[in-house]
Amino acid sequence: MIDLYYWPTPNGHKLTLFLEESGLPYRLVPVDIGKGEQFKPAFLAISPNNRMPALVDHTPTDGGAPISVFESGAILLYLAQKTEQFIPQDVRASTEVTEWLFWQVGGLGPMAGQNHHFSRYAPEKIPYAIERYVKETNRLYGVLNKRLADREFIAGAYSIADMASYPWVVPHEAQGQNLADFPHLRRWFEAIKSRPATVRAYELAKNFDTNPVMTEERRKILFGQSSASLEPK
Ligand SMILES: N[C@@H](CCC(=O)N[C@@H](CS)C(=O)NCC(=O)O)C(=O)O
Repeated sequence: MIDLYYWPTPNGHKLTLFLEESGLPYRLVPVDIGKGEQFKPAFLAISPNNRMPALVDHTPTDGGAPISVFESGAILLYLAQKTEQFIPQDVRASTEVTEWLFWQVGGLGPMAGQNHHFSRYAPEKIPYAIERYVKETNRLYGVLNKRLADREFIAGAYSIADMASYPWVVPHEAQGQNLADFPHLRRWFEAIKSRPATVRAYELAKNFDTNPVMTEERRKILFGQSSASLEPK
């Protein structure tokens, strides 16, 4: 059994996409990041960066004690290696998957995340910051669009590289992007959207309050963090 510490955000969706595709039995453990549950000592013990997702595998392949993993890219890689699914076994093809996985966790995720922050959540609209991240998201969409011009998925067959990127393209409108400008990306996006496992993964998200009012308290928890936030209350 696998415990997925989860909240229905793009980084959370990456893992429900994998788990729904793979058929591995799993349980969702909600981490309401708007209420500050990411700072609970028990959660920090498995995810010291106070971010979800995190995962605990109670039946690792070596038969030993449970293994915990934090960082969505590391979790995807862990699950792909555990199941030998969604990553090719030969060195050349698997290297392409990891290149694009790291491209997502180091590029598309953080840039689109800042885009969301300055376009949607920042208390003052700062045109320089909004333009910087909308344009950088646009550039990254362009990189992905080019990559997909002559292949169905990012790196061969459907893989953890696609599962990492797809949830960050779902909010394309909020990111100021028009998929009509990226025809190959749009074709890829529609193909993943219609996969039964994707539909199930996004259905699960509906069991959570995905659009809570951004109260002052939530704002402080999410956007007022410093090293002091990690100290026990
Ligand atoms: N690099 C991390 C980023 C995860 C992340 O940013 N998670 C957000 C939700 S999408 C979170 O847990 N936020 C809680 C907080 O900001 O305290 C990963 O890929 O897992």
